[in-house]
Amino acid sequence: MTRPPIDFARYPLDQDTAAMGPIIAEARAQLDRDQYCSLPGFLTPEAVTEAAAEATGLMGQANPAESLRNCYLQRQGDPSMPADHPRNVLQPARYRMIAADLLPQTSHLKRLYFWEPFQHMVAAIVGAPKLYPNDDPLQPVNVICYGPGDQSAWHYDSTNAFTMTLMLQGAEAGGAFELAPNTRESPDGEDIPYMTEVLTGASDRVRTVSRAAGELTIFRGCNSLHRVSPVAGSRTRLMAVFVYEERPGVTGDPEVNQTVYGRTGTG
Ligand SMILES: O=C(O)CCC(=O)C(=O)O
Ligand SMILES: [Fe+2]
Repeated sequence: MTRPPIDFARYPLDQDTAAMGPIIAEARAQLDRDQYCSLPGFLTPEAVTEAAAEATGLMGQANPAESLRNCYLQRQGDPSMPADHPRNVLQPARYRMIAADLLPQTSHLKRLYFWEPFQHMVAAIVGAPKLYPNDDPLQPVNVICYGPGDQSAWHYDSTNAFTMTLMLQGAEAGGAFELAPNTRESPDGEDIPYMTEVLTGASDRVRTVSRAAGELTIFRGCNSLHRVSPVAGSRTRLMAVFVYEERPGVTGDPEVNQTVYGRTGTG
């Protein structure tokens, strides 16, 4: 497979590993400190434009999702909890998902995802011994499309220790990626007052993370509430999402796939 269109002048993943050492160390330190790290201008501008055009062409086949949900991605609250408990704060989410099987194997995004030097870089940043592609037909590489008025609700990502996104096209206005670092230490160690502040818009600890086109972002979405604010203007915000695993052979839950992609991917 040909090399993915990374800006190698800035990110010398094509050289011996020492060349990337300082960049990896800085990203790792930022991830530890802020719960996210950014690698701006990761893909070449031409590749970003091409990937955005490819996603735009696939948008008609993307699965629309629209629901009220709490930060655990549940559509129903818990009547046994107080009304203002995070479980009972339901917020609107609306966007469309382009599943991995719609993207050709030759797409820039898949070439990046399957390129081993890139996998090694991500593993070094997140502190994993080794990372493996996800084997689900739908989940490994997606593009989330946010049209006018679309947004995501404040949420935690599911079980994976980190989440990785690459901005293909920003919105004209809105569509900010907002993250509240460390709203929980673990699913059993939640800071409910902090979470409540975030969910009611009263927290001054929320960070707006810069997201220029071509920027790669790795974040601890499992322990830090985050959301995408409502998009304004006619340009669709296009965000690529990559899922790596810490062991080989991981596939998705068909029920989750049905919810996210409108199909199970199994037949
Ligand atoms: O679109 C974004 O910037 C964030 C997407 C997100 O929350 C996720 O992939 O978990
Ligand atoms: Fe997320």
